[in-house]
Amino acid sequence: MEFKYIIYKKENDGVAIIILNRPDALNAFNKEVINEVLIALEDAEEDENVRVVVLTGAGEKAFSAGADIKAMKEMTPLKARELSLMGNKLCGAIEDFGKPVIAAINGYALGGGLEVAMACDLRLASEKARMGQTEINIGLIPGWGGTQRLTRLIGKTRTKELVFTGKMIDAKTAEQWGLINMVLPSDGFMEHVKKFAAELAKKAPVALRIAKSLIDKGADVDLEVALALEREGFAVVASTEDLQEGVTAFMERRKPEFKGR
Ligand code: CO8
Repeated sequence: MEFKYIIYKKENDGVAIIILNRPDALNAFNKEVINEVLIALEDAEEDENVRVVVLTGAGEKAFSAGADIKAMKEMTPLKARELSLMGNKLCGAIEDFGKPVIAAINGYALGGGLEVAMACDLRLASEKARMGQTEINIGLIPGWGGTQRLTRLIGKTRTKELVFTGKMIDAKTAEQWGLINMVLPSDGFMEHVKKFAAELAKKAPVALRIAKSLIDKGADVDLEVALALEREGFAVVASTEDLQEGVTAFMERRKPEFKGR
């Protein structure tokens, strides 16, 4: 598969890596970048050897500095709506993806860059990372779910602080606010991320897929419905060969080998 704006590679430990590859524009998203990420995700979904996807940015400086600002000059409302839909499509595809997606935030994650990272299941950030919903600084608001996903992750108080002021926060603060899972050393950052991802890739795939779906979909319905969904999901996971493997491995005091069945 030939890509121009991303690098897509599969490691041999169940981890696929998608690298946003426009370092000269701090990996800003345009239509082509989004389309290529969508194609890579489709491939990773179908490949049963891929168990976890890592999304990161090329170069030392940025995960992504957001939507391409240069494409916004004299943007019509209809064009803006189209851009917003494109970002929503990408974020939706990440959330609906049947395997864990990790955002490896290696530098700036701003505007749409942070919004895409927020659609990922887990966020690991380098100690040099800086994050913000900086749209207000160019007279805009978040348009790829930032006002909504950020609120769900860190609450209204901090969301308003970030969206109203357009300031950037460092990785330590983001961790304290619950925006990211953990801060990792910037030296050898991707090696640390890959190690984490490879461990996750050893977990039972069906259990991961159903847990992801229940956590995401359950958060927006009432508790009674969410618990009913969980019961049904629990029953499906209980029917897998992987559960039998997990229980047998426990009794035999060995590490389980899950097959995703
Ligand atoms: N889009 C396009 N190009 C960008 C972007 C961007 N978002 N960010 C940086 N670049 C380019 C710069 O123009 C520059 O290119 P060139 O050398 O050709 O001029 C190159 O990347 C390097 O950037 P800087 O020289 O600015 O690097 P600095 O180290 O001085 O600064 C910053 C780094 C602080 C990250 C700075 O580049 C910056 O503030 N960037 C903008 C960040 C931002 O505001 N992002 C939000 C964009 S809006 C958005 O994402 C909305 C999403 C929803 C859209 C919905 C549809 C309407």
